[in-house]
Amino acid sequence: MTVQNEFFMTATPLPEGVVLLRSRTSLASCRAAIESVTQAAPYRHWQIPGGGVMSVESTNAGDVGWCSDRSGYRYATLDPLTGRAWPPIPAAWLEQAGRWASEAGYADFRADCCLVNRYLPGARMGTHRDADEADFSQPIVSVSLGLPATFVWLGAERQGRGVPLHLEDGDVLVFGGPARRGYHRVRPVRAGSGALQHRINLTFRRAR
Ligand code: MD6
Ligand code: FE
Repeated sequence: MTVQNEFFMTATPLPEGVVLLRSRTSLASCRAAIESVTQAAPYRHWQIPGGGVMSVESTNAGDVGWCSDRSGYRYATLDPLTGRAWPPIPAAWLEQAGRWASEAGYADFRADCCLVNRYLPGARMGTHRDADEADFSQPIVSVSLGLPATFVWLGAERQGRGVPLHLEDGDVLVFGGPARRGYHRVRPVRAGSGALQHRINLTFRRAR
């Protein structure tokens, strides 16, 4: 699998364990399911341990949801905002996430958490790695919807320029194997020229 490198416009191989599946879905086809999830569990800006809040707005679907507050990150069975269970992962999403994981070489992936992040123009995701899950042999399936964004793959080291990946509406990124705990970030999302002014990222995980 190769990708266009933004600096040299040459085909650069993706890091081992990262699979990019282009144009598998769209914001338009996910919109109704997103509405049903966010009606039950509204978007909120999580507080982060150092103080302050994340620039993205988040919610979850599934048996557990990824949560953050002043004391740290965790997966929780109840939404701390509503006090209720998270809404279920829409059946079509669960099926698609399993299918995309298989396509990327991970059979039998069944998500128990879908973290939904909404980026308005200017919102970004700082350098992190996803390491709060129980079993790192399970991949993460990440779906980009709406406005494009530049996802930067850093890998084993937090520092460095990294590999920029341009993600558009409907692109699916699967992280597994040697890439599962790699560092990554998302550059600030730029305003679009049309009416659509946000990006949504769905990440399907097996948290427990
Ligand atoms: C995003 N994604 O694309 C943020 N994490 O908005 C992530 O942080 C991410 O895409 C783990 C695996 C895949 C991802
Ligand atoms: Fe991540």
